[in-house]
Amino acid sequence: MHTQSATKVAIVGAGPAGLLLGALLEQRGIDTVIIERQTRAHVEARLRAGVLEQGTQNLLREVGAAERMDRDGLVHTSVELALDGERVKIDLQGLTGGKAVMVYGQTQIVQDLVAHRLASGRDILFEVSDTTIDGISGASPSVSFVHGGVRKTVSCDYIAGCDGFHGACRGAIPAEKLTVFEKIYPFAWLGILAHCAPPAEDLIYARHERGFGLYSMRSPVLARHYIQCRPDENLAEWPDEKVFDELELRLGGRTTLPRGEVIDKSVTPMRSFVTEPMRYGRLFLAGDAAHIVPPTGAKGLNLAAGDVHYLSEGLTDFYRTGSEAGLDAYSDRALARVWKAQRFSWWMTSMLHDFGPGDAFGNRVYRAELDYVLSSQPAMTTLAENYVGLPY
Ligand code: FAS
Ligand code: PHB
Repeated sequence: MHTQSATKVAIVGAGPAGLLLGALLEQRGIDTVIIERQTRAHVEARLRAGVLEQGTQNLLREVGAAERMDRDGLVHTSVELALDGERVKIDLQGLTGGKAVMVYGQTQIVQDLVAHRLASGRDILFEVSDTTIDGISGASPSVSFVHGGVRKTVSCDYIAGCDGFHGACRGAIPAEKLTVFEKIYPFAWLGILAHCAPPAEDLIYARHERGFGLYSMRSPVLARHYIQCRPDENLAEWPDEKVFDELELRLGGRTTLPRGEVIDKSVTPMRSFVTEPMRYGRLFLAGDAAHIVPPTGAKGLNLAAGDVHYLSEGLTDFYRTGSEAGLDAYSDRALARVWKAQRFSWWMTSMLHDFGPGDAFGNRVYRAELDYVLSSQPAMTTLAENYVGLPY
């Protein structure tokens, strides 16, 4: 059996990019279909980002999916950086004329956006398989997939590839039309999510001779910690207590971390990745489908939000006025902001991580860079204005 249907914008992927784009377009009366490979439970349980720029917060408020975020989110007006145990507070609010970030999990954002879409009477087709993208170089693109055992084809005006780094959309673009930029880092992050209260209010990014450590949180009773590890790290060698002990050492050994039940432990690889352009014909790429940043700068989720801000503006202009100017400008506008976030994420990653014995000179230079930043107000201002998020 094969069914046919039509929509204005077919969105592939129900992560933050796809869900937020769907909410923005539906709010403006633009019909969308969202298809998702995983189950709803899987999508809503994914542990990912934790720090929201002002722009991301405002987009969630704009679509009416920010009630729980504004109730439970933790506003952070400062962040700490530590060099060999010496912690320095970066006054984000003071250095940026009043801006701040919010700590609120991507897990919760996805749950809120799913609930918002379903409550508005719109559907999300979960558990699709065999997604294929057709006709993107012509005027009648379509997405076909199997859902509930039935092959379905959705014809549309435009396709938004919001299907992440391992999705199908980027691969639908002829390889000769794409330029890929990639940098793989020689380390990864071992992360834990634990039921325990944070001992300090600020996030703490620490450079130590033993390696990088990040002290973060999700709520007053849920801590999120990371330590630099090998990309092929064996989690079996990291019992919970050892992770807490190691982070304490990397924070300088003077902060006692409360311990609690660890409910998630995983290794996240580190890469910088950009696809240019972020458009091919009737297909637009947004979020991780187009770019990946090392999470040191807390930019991955926020870049996805910025992309869909630009894309929703271009699509809205097209449907309201017929102008394609915003769509034609999308890739360049998005990439200008993507590359600034790539630079910041690379810079934070380089300053804070140990690149191993193979780069002794680089390690000294990056350590000196961090030492300089922590002693210079102009340098801290640069860090602060990038961390809170550059304007759209
Ligand atoms: P996503 O990958 O979130 O969503 C894509 C969706 O498309 C998924 O639900 C997927 O199932 C679906 N999909 C894929 N192929 C499909 C197909 N063929 N058909 C239909 N659906 C398909 N960022 C930070 O800022 N801080 C962090 O600490 C951080 N930690 C991370 C840890 C991990 C392990 C990973 C992988 C990423 C992390 N990120 C972090 C980055 C992350 O937050 C992304 O930037 C964010 O998820 C981007 O959102 P999307 O672009 O929507 O992509
Ligand atoms: C997180 O809490 O998951 C987090 C916070 C800041 C980062 C990366 C991850 O830079």
